[in-house]
Amino acid sequence: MKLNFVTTNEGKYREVRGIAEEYGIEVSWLNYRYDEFQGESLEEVALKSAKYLANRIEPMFVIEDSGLFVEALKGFPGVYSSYVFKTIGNEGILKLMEGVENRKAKFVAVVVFYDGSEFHIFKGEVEGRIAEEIRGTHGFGFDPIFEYQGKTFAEMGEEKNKVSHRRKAFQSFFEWLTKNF
Ligand code: ITT
Ligand code: NA
Repeated sequence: MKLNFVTTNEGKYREVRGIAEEYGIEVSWLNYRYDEFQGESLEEVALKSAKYLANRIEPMFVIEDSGLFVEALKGFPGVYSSYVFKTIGNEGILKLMEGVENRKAKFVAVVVFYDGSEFHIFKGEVEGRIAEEIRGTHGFGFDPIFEYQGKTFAEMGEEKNKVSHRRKAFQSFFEWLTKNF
């Protein structure tokens, strides 16, 4: 089976391609740029994007919206993760966390699949902490500051793709997809 994944983020695409292979699903990368929608939750943002795309590209397709939620920052950057990464970046998050003892954080991924008539939503989360400094060279985005069981995602390399928010969200999606399509 072949599936179109709409994203501008090559890092997301690489990870999803790896997970999909395990299910015998071939993922095609559709690098289609559109304005990011605003919303109170990742689900709301992802659903708005999927509905917008449904009028513009051929079904079937899948998109994913994700974000980093830092407990001590009341969930920031959350739905603003993309913008925050492009502006203040990892250094900026570390600066906001200077002297902050509670370093708990989570990554969340929301997947929306459009089958031509309906939208299907899947979600995955992983808990970790904000590191004290940037560490590691693998991955993308906030990976160098997100620590999971002692290592940052950027230090974990391939291992990240076994435990991440993206893994969890796409695993439930692919399990559902192989049963239903
Ligand atoms: P698309 O919307 O085109 O898919 P994007 O990079 O703008 O790509 P999002 O809108 O979902 O993606 O924004 C999520 C932000 O969180 C973005 O800056 C990512 O780099 C970051 N992020 C998401 N998943 C991540 C992960 O697994 N590791 C590190 N950073 C991640
Ligand atoms: Na997005």
